[in-house]
Amino acid sequence: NQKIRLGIIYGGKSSEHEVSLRTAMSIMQAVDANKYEVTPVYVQLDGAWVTGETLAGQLPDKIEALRLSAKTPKSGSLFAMNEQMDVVFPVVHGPFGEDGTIQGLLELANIPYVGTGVMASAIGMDKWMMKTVFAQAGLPQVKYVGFLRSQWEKGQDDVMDRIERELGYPCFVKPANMGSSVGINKAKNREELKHALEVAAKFDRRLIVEEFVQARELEIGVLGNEELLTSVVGEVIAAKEFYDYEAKYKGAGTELSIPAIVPEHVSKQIADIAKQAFQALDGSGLSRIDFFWDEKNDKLYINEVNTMPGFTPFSMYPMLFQAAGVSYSELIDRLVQLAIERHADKGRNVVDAEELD
Ligand code: G1L
Repeated sequence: NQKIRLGIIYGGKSSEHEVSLRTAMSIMQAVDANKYEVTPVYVQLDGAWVTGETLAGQLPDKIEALRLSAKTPKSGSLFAMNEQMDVVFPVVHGPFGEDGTIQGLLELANIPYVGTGVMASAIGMDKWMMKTVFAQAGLPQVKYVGFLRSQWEKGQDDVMDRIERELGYPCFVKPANMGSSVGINKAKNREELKHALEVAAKFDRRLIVEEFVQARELEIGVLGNEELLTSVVGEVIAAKEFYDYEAKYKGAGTELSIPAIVPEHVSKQIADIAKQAFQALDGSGLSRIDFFWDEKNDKLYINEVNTMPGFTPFSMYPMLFQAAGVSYSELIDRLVQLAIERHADKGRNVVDAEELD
């Protein structure tokens, strides 16, 4: 009865460094010490990984030497991680984490990891690409326009004309590639639109603008790889003008209502669309799927898939599953199992056709 060696990667070169530390702490405190042996891996704010040895001394100057020198992974190095860990929990968010780069690293190291893979993580980080995938899957979403910073810089009036023609006011301007709500602004007229576009263009080379709908914000959790479990539906009630960075991460002025008080046909439809969205992205492990519900017209829109939702015991995703009967530590157990299952399933793939001969 061997313990599962669980690595937790936390910190990260991101504005959510502190959130990550708190989340990693919660996970470490929740896991059963009889079942798991935990190895912490800390990514400092400057991007440095504090576990692992660095190469030192004379660098090889012949091709053959290069081959020999790289034969044995040094214990403690990144690629020897698979000798020390059975599964990794990557609790690193934002650019350099949630965008699929950490997942790619873990793929290369051949270690099972919790959560979505490279592609789903990358799509989940890019609001524009995510909308493209939703559209292709035929999921209902608000109207939007996507364009590049270079287009904005070359023809400001063209971009604003198009937004006014296709969306009108008020609208939301967002950098496409941000986990949080930084750089997001609401515009009620052309002057505000110009300003909002200038701000958003500081954060990303890909930009999107969405039509504004008066709606309630509903969220649901999805758990699984191919067979999916959904949580209850929850509601985010924001006191501020919109769900901004302060409100989202400092908890200022927001309240969670779990379960959300909505008609059954709404929660049913949310669960159904959430699963379709998860599958359209080729999700694995978990995601929190966020919706807008225009109560007056009874219209539901998918807003986004969050492949790395807040994950302390008091965050929306774990609380949604708590309400569905899955405790925080049970959630961690299941996610670890799902990671191992997905890794095994990928391991079935033939990588070289010659293996078939
Ligand atoms: F590994 C999981 F399960 F996929 C995972 C990883 C990270 C779930 C949730 C998170 N969340 C975060 O990393 C964060 C929201 C704390 C950002 Cl730092």
